[in-house]
Amino acid sequence: MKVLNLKPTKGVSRENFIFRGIMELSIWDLGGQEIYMDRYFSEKKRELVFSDVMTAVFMVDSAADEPRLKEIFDNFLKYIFEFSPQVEKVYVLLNKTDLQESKEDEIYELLIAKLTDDMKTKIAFTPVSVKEGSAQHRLIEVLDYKIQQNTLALQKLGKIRHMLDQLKTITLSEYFLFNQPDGLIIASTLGKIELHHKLQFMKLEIGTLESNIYQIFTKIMNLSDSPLSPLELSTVIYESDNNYIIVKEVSNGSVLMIVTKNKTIETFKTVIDSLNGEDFQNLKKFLNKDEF
Ligand SMILES: Nc1nc2c(ncn2[C@@H]2O[C@H](COP(=O)(O)OP(=O)(O)OP(=O)(O)O)[C@@H](O)[C@H]2O)c(=O)[nH]1
Ligand SMILES: [Mg+2]
Repeated sequence: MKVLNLKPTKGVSRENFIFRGIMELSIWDLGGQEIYMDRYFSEKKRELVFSDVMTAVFMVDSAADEPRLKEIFDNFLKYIFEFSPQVEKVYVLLNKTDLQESKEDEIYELLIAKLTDDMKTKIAFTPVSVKEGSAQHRLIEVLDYKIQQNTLALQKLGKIRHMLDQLKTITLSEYFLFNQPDGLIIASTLGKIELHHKLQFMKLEIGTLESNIYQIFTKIMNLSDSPLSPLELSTVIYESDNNYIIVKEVSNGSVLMIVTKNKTIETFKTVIDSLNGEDFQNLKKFLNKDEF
């Protein structure tokens, strides 16, 4: 993600996103400039903006002097709990701790001042840095906690895990399913594993090689008078001394990585068979299904 020189958010910016491929998010990013705040805090707008919130995050620039910060924060809390009483916790991210001039301790003291004890239990403060990635990790942590409370997402996850386990039983290989948009793991046959980097390489694109292959393929098809159809890169096979690693796109948004237990041709064959079999088709169908 590009972090430097982001453009200021104008008004309220809305975006939809499927987190880890299983939980649909509708994200409302409220711009921090005064003219926008005055608008969405106004009597006319506040109910619309602060209603139906599932997760509330308040991000502070700990390196900036914002004379109205406390007032803004108190209003934020007030309207969140007034219009979204279902919100259990407000997550406050004290951002830019990478900067020398960051005063996250001072800001924490300022924000927590004069709050009731009850209100204090409803706020979780975390010093973070978007630049260093800790802010992103904190958000992932918060959203993972939300998955645990989301029946639909958990059901979906349960089904996916079951399908991966079935594939594992047949092929004796480990399966890892990744969500391309956020690079996060959806499920795996090794249970919960955390990989703290984005898996951009999961996008299967090999520009030049592909056009060469297509030219040769076209020639071969013409020579043999066979029908020609577009080529699509769908599977990549790597090998180590002892394993095959097979990467295959399952749906537009997800990629399956398979690590075989050994390197026998028998194992390879069962994995390839399984990718053409019913269990894989079911997984594909399930992931392509728009259930939301
Ligand atoms: N050093 C440092 N700079 C950051 C960090 N996070 C954001 N920035 C920079 O601060 C500037 C503002 O970041 P934004 O994300 O646009 O801030 P914002 O709070 O969304 O601002 P509004 O959209 O106006 O509400 C950008 O130039 C970012 O590159 C951080 O953790 N450390
Ligand atoms: Mg912004």
